[in-house]
Amino acid sequence: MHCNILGAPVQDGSRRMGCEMGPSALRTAGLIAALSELGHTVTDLGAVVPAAVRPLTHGNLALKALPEISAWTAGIADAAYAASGGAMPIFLGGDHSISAGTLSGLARRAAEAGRPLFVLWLDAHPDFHTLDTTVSGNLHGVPLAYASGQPGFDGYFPDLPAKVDPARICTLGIRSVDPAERQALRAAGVTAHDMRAIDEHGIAPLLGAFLERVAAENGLLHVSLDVDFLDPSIAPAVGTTVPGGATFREAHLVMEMLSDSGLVSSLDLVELNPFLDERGRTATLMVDLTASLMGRRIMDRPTRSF
Ligand code: 6HN
Ligand code: MN
Ligand code: MN
Ligand code: MN
Repeated sequence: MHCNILGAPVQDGSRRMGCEMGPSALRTAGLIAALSELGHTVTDLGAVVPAAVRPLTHGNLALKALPEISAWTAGIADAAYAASGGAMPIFLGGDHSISAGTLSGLARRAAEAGRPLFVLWLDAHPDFHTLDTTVSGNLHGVPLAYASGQPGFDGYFPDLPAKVDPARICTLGIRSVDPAERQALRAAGVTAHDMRAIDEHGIAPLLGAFLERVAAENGLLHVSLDVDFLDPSIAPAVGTTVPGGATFREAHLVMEMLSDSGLVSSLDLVELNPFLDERGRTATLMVDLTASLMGRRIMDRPTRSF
C-alpha cells in the first residue's frame, strides 16, 4: 500500500501546549521505518499549512482559538482531500481538532467516489460538542459533531462539502461524556460503545459487528485514534487522561482486526503530547499500534522495554 504522511501540528484546540510536537515525536519514534519494514511505500508530505485566519466572534465566550482552529480546519480539509486519492493518508496530530479537517476532506473524497464513509472513533471522549454546547471551550471536543453536520457551525467553521452520516459512526472506549454530548449522540444515532460495553462483551464482537456493516456497504473506513483511548498507565502522554482505558492487548487486538478486515482507508493519530511523555514511550506505542493496523503481527513484533 502507498501511505501519505501528513503532519498537522495543531495545539490550539486544547488548553495545554505540547501537541504541536506530536508529528515530530511520531516520526522520531520510527513511524516511517515501521511502515517501510512492512512493505509499504511512504511519502512524507510534511506539515499542513492553515488557511488565513479571519476574525470571528461567537456568543459562547468560553470558546478558545475559534479563528485559528477554523483556519486549520480549512487547510487540513484541502490537504486531506488531496492526500487521499489512491493512497492511504496518515494524519499526525496535533490535538483532536485536526479531525474536523481530516473528516471533511475524506467525506468529500468518499462522496466523489460514490462510497459511504464510516468512522471508527477510538477515544475516551466522543468529541461531539457543538460550538454552543461546549463548556470547556476547547475545540478538540467538537470535530465529530462538526463533520457529521450537527447545528451551529455555519459561518464559523468552513462549509462542509459532504457530511459523515452519524449512523455510520462508531465510538469505542468512551468513558467521559458530557451531558449535552450524551443527548446529541442518542438523537443523531451514533453507535457509542462505552468501556462498560467492552468489559461486558469484549472489544472484538463490538468491533466485528461494525466492520461487518462497513463491508456490507462496501464502505471506506476512517480510523481516528486518540491517545486517551488507551489506559493512562500505558499511554501517559496526553493532556486528557481518563482512568480505565483500553489495555495494551485490547488496543493491539483492535488494530489487528482492522488490518485483517482490509477496510481501513485513512488514519488519524492524535492528542500525543510529547512534553508529557516518558522517554518516548507513548509515541512508540502509537507507532507500534499503527504497525499492527498496517500488517505487523505478534510473531514479528519487536520486544521493547522501558
Ligand atoms: N478529546 N468533553 C471534554 C471537553 O472539554 O469538551 C473533553 C474533550 C476531549 C477532547 O478527547 O480530543
Ligand atoms: Mn478526542
Ligand atoms: Mn479524548
Ligand atoms: Mn484531548
